[in-house]
Amino acid sequence: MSIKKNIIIGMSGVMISFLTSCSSKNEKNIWGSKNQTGPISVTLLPKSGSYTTGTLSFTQEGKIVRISGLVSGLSPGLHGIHIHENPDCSADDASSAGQHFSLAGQIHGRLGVKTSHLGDLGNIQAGQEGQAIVSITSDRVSLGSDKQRSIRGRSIVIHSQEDDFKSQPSGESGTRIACAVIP
Ligand SMILES: [Cu+2]
Repeated sequence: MSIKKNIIIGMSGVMISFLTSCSSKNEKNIWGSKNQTGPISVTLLPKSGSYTTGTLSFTQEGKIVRISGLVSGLSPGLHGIHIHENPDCSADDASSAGQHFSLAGQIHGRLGVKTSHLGDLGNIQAGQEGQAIVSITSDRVSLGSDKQRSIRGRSIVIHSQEDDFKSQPSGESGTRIACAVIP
């Protein structure tokens, strides 16, 4: 076998292993970057007689889920935002969404604290014009197929009041003014 042929065979071997390692890491990921799921976009429905609307997107980047978007039609100030357990926003007051998404034994609290509900995402802040930019990350939930931590098949709810992170079981954050199912 000539040296030239050896080099060509060697290089094609490198190419094949490069291509297979890429495809196994990406696993049918059509979004381009490695280890990313989404974005999954949802539209918030106004609830409890509010005018609150908005669009949120959920993206998993490695072990982090990023929630971003813009909410409008809010009163100025802080508003509790949570993942609730049921994928159901049909009730006028969004009570159909059920309680906060959590594992057994978790209590209501702050975003990112181990003992808090998985669905406790803190507050969003609206300005004088009633708009809030949402930019939240959590490494405690996923968009994967693991039923324990996945927020797919749940809902996201925004409340009329500030979440105080203390009161049980939902931080005294008032009525549910917007809701979206996470498909
Ligand atoms: Cu809530």
